[in-house]
Amino acid sequence: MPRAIPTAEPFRIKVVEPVTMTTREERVEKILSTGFNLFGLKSTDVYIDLLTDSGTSAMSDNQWAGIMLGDEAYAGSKNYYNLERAVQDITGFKYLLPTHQGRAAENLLLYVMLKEGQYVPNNMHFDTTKAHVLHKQGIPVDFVTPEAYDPTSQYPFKGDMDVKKLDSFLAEHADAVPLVMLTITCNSGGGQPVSLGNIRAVSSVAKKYGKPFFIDACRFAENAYFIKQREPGYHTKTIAEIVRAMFSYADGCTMSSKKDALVNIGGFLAVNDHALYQAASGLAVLFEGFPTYGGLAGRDMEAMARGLHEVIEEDYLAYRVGQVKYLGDKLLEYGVPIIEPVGGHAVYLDAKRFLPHIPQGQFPAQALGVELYIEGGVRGVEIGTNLAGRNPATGDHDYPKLEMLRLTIPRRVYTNRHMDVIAVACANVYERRAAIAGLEYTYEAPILRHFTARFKPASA
Ligand code: P70
Repeated sequence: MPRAIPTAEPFRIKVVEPVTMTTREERVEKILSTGFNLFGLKSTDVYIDLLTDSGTSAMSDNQWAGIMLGDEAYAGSKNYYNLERAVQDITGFKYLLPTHQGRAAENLLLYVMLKEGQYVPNNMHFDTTKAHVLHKQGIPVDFVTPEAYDPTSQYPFKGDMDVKKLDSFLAEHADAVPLVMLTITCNSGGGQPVSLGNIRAVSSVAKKYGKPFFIDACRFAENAYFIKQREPGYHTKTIAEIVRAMFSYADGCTMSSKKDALVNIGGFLAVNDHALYQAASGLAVLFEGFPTYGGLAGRDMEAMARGLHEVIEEDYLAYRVGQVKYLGDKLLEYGVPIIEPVGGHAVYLDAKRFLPHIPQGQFPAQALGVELYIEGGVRGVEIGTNLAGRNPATGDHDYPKLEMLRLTIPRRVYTNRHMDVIAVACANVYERRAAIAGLEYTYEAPILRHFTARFKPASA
């Protein structure tokens, strides 16, 4: 029997960026100097940087060639029209407003649509969306399916919205809901996909109450790949067809192009309604720039237009989602507890099961992040109690149901050898887990405390 030929990366490496190797002693010293905060490290002190998949992708030769074709006209740059065509082709939405990144698109949309005291339902709000809802004195509400909170449930679409909950919420509060949102994939829940059936159902509930429906589309292509793999009826469809189907149920989307548009900066708002487009472009002039550049250079828009086409190539997506799964499978082999099944852009270590002896108030996921850095020079990001902040009513930590260390994989940047290093480093930390202690604050900022917090080992 001939052996099955494995599939390797669908690209060759043309440019390399050397990274710094550090010793364990150096890493101990460096993390101590940050007060055990991974955000305080210099990138040059990190061997494998898994802080985020946002803006960290490697661009292709075609994208770099597009950079040279930047038309830096203030108004009407040709790159804007190329981007407009790409967004229209891929999403089907009519009107495009480029923005400097994803949160800026959220700002424009919510500025126009959301009034004080109104609710925004979402499967799970990502932090920036939540922050923009709160900034407009709105109230974010999360209706993700309950399986999302069970780290070992194998439910294939843990990003789905609980449509029954949405329906009964709208039945009661329809007057106080200006729009419904859905985050695809669901980042705060582990990078989990949303099924097309669920998108359709959310859209029809929104329609029933006359509410516009918007998609937070940061990882739309990874989501489409999961639909193709897991949802009956879609296996023979192309990714482009699935993507068009996903967006066809929505009135528009916000996008951080730093994820699934494979660029280092940029975002956009795309909508069907002309009046909404007009209102948002008025604000875009105030916050972003003229509506045909939105805070971006022409070259950035050209790279984005090209990235949007590359990201829906199936070979790319098979490699991308496959690499994340490769890491997840290795970790499972080593017995390391992770959120299952593995999501599209990251593997999330389950700190509650990893370090059950550390109470949630002593930041187990943060402690895990520190140990992983010391062990292998690998920088993850805490998605747990430190990030969640305090409950304004009680003053206590706003304990999240899931306490996680996210190992976020940049696109087209690391090889599977890097994944092997990460997995072994995690396994080593897991072996010595009983000796790991919790942390307590020595400094805590009043807002967005995770960026600047400083810690020391917990006393008890
Ligand atoms: C991430 C970054 C950004 C994001 C997102 C979703 C679903 C909107 C945005 C905002 C943020 C981050 C987190 C920790 C460390 C570094 C960076 N997500 N919606 O890594 O987009 O950043 O372009 O304004 O995930 O998950 P933008």
